Amino acid sequence: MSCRRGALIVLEGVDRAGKTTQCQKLVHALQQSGRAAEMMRFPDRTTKIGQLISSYLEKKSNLEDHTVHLLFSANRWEMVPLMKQKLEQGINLVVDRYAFSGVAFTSAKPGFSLEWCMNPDIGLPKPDLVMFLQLNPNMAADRGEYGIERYETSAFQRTVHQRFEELMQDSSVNWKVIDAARTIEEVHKDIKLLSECIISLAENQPVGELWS
Ligand code: ADP
Ligand code: 2DT
Repeated sequence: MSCRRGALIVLEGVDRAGKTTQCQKLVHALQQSGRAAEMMRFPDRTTKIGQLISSYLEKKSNLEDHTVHLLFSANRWEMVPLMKQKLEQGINLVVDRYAFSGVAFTSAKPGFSLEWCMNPDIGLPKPDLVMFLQLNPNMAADRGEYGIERYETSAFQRTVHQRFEELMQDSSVNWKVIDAARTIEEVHKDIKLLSECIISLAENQPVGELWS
């Protein structure tokens, strides 16, 4: 007995690059074409761990930097059984941020190496495809003001962007850079095409382990 598994597709990028917009459009398009698809996002603020993270991001509480990094990772690990179950059922998962955001944001803080930040996420289900929505800070600024949550400052976001660039040097991950400065429809067209290709490629392969 073998059922074609779903693909694990991740969208990453700086704030306002269009990740959420594109995840929603991709799920809709895949469903319209008769494929099972669901969206997930990290942090998942609905769990107990997610609520601790949410309160930290909203600056309602303070957490020590290593501690919050490990909570973000734990928030992914707690979803792993569900993710694996869905992938095995043939559901394609479209994920808004993943371990790459985890590493890019914490390592943008002083004193955190990429290596230390990657460690707790080693062995997570490996995305079949990670699309990085590339947008320069000026264009991101044109899409609205920064919010009031933690990390939402242009200086911090610039450092985050540099960390993403370093992570994208890792050829063990299937990175694709998408020019996010175009219209929503143009960006969507590329994302849909790349996703359809990877869904066909992934369906007969086991899910990999990230960074291991
Ligand atoms: P992210 O999830 O990366 O922070 P969003 O999808 O929430 O980004 O989009 C941020 C804002 O930019 C929203 O107001 C959205 O409508 C707008 N937006 C998204 N994609 C584009 C695009 N390609 N061109 C112009 N505006 C966009
Ligand atoms: P949004 O919910 O608006 O995407 O913002 N972050 C995210 C981390 O610091 N570590 C992580 O592991 C993840 C997934 C990015 C969430 C904010 O939390 C940051 C922005």
